Amino acid sequence: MKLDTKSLLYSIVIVGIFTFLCFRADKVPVIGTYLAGDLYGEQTTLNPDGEDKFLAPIAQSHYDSFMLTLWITALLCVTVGGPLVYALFAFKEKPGFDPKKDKLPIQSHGNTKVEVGLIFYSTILLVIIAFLPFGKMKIPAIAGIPYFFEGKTNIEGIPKLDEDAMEIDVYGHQWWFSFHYPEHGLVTSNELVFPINTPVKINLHTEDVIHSFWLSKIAGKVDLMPGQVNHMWLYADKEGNYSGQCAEYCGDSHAYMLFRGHATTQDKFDQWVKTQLELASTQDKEDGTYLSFGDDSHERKLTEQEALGEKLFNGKAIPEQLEDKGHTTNAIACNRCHALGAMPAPNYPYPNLNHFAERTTIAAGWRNMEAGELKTWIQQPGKVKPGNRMWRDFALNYGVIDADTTEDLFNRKQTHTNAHYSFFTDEEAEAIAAFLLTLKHPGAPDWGEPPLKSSKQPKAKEDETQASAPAPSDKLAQN
Ligand code: HEC
Ligand SMILES: [Cu+2]
Repeated sequence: MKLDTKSLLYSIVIVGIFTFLCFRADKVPVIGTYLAGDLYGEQTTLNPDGEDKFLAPIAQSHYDSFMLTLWITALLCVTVGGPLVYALFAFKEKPGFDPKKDKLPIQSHGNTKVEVGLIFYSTILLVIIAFLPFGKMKIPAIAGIPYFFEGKTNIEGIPKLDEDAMEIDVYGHQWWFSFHYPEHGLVTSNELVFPINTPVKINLHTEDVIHSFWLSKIAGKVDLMPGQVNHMWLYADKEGNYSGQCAEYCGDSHAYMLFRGHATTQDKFDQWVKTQLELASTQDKEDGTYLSFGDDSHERKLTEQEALGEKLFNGKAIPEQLEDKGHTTNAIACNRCHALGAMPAPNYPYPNLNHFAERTTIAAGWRNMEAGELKTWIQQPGKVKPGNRMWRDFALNYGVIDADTTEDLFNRKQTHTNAHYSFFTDEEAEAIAAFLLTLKHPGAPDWGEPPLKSSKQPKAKEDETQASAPAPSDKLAQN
């Protein structure tokens, strides 16, 4: 058989482009613009983060396995796809071919030698994927799996995560996360603070449906299953502010069920724990309302606006909008669900708002911590997160939506009976937001700017540290 050079050239070009795209689609104009944000942005497995010593070992071992598999599948693509594309060009019907007169090529089916050869070939590739130490961590996939789930490894130079680990219980709720630190007697929500250079064992619980915990640059994802506790491990060796996400569809607001991970130094972590345990409380005195944390040493008088917010928050006042409609009790008093001054149970069904203003985001990592965002959340949480439990409870209490028909919630035209109905006047919502923003212990560590730069966050500032983060290939090249 004579090799058809033109067909060979075509197949090299087509398979070449395809293979190149698998590795470097981000470098291609237009495609890259769409992909780069997702491939190398804040929520990615392709850019495990950390200092050079260990990086984020779990995320890095996953990245290594991924790259090994990608190389091998690229090889498969070339060796199988190449001949296929060649055959398409070389053996297509020639111009002037007449099926009545001209002879058809021999019609055949099956080729035992090729088939056995392919089975043998794929088996070798699978063995390579399972056993080859590859990439930076050099953990073969077969050892990487127990490492991911149990934190154990015999490989020298790789940190054993199951020794001296700190434990954190994660509770998934529709549609937010709560974090419990059993050693410290501390419960917080939506922003996970953990020390660097310390293995962290994550115990995963859910209070309702299946969720999935995914702090993509640090570790892979594991599901939160009803009726069982799953485990995974985090290890970071670099301070950072990371983006996490529920990665298992869990209902209306699943896409907005995010969280933040703050990897921080042991000192800052200890400082955070110490201040978190000093709970916020308010006290009415003759000359006004005071906010304190723990004992009276951090006491501060609230401004008039903040004091109004405190009243509304703690159910000491009825919102005007409701008063106008003849309501005499305040069934949406925030402290019904978000108590200040007490540490809730680990699986408490509402986010703990103690020290709320120390966080960088609101609505489970979905919006930035800003007065304007807070105001919108307080007035119309259903607009920010469709179907969320806070909004549904508000609405149920006042009969403004049917709790079972959430379908049109997000887009209905504004009337007084739908999801865009606001329970608070602008002034009241601003006052509550102002009060919430005082919930910041003066001694608490600062997490800096949140790494929000998704197109969905038009108000967020560009984060330069993200832009200059090395791409995975550069990182590999450094080693
Ligand atoms: C029926 C219980 C309930 C009441 C009453 C309630 N909330 Fe909530 N709140 C929730 C739930 C549930 C969430 C979690 C929503 C989500 O993210 O899906 C939440 C979330 C929040 C958050 C975001 C927390 C975070 O970490 O992202 C803020 C802020 C908040 N509520 C403020 C208020 C204020 C202010 C009031 C009073 C006007 C209030 N809540 C009344 C149940 C309640
Ligand atoms: Cu989810």
